[in-house]
Amino acid sequence: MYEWITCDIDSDEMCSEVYKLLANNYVEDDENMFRFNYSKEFLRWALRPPGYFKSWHIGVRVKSSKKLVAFITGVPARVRVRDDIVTMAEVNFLCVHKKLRSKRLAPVMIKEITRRVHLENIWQAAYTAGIVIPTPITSCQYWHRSLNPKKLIEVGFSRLGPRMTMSRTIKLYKLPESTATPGFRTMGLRDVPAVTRLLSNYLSQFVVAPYFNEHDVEHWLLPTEGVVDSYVVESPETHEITDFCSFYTLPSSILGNQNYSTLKAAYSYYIVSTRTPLLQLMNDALIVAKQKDFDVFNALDLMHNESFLKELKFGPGDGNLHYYLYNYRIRHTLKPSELGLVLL
Ligand code: JJ1
Repeated sequence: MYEWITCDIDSDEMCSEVYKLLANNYVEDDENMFRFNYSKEFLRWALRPPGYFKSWHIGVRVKSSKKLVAFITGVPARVRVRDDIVTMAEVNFLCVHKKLRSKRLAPVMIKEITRRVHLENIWQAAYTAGIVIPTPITSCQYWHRSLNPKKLIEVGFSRLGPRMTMSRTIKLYKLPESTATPGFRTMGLRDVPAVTRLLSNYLSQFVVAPYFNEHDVEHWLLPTEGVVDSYVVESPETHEITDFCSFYTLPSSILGNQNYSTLKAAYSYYIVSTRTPLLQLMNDALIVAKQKDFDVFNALDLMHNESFLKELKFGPGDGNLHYYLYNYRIRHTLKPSELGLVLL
């Protein structure tokens, strides 16, 4: 009836099949108004980090028709938990076709990825979910900063506040035309060593965080058009790299709107401020995201994000993101501010 496949995401045909399965069947909000629409370029980026295993990109086809009906992935990562550096699988993109839900296929997908991870002598995993299952290491809340409030309201992503008109709302969310920080510029290949140092040093304060080397930073943080955007602040005097910010592109399909089909969302990724005030750095991130035509800038309340969310006019969303570790016991639940890991 069904058959396992290993997905060759280098192949355009395979990547398109995966793209379509996810675009039609992956995560929606609680009212089924929006659905994640990961791009093909994004999927290739997310699934081929340094040292990735092709065998961890797993699909299920219907034998007779060859239709792809389920998918799950893992990628290897070094994750530090307190002073313990553990090679883990980051498991993501678990998706079962809508027509095959409640046939208990998800546990089968999870068993198979677990088996293939164990074959590589890796015994821990990290993953996130929008729902609570046993047992989260922490639970984060999504926050949203309107960049194009008129569209967000028209598509039902946000609502006009009490005693607010459309023009007052547009004025409230207006941003400067250009960034404020001298030396704020796009990250380049030459910045990889400095960004790795800056980020390693910053992430060392969190209980759980990735343990990135230069190869990881080049893959995960060097700008990739339409996938990930990263900026550094280079001191105009010393030419040192003092600050860093990044976001990734994850549009959502707007389900059943006459005028719009996609919501362009930027998601806050890794941020480090040592010289530039965090508020100013993030305001510059909002400005460049607006210039790039994003409709909304999303962030979780992890790392030091709480310190800028309210001031920069982010509002709490209706979604949560729960973080989990497999086969790793951390005695106490963490506060979101103790978490330094962003999964895609
Ligand atoms: O995007 C989300 N919610 C939006 C839309 C809500 C539409 C109705 N349910 C939201 N909008 C309010 C924005 C407003 C802007 C002005 C200021 C005040 C706020 O709240 C939510 C996150 O909040 N997204 C989801 O629910 C999608 C699923 C999230 C779980 C992801 C699971 C990941 C899977 C494993 O990797």
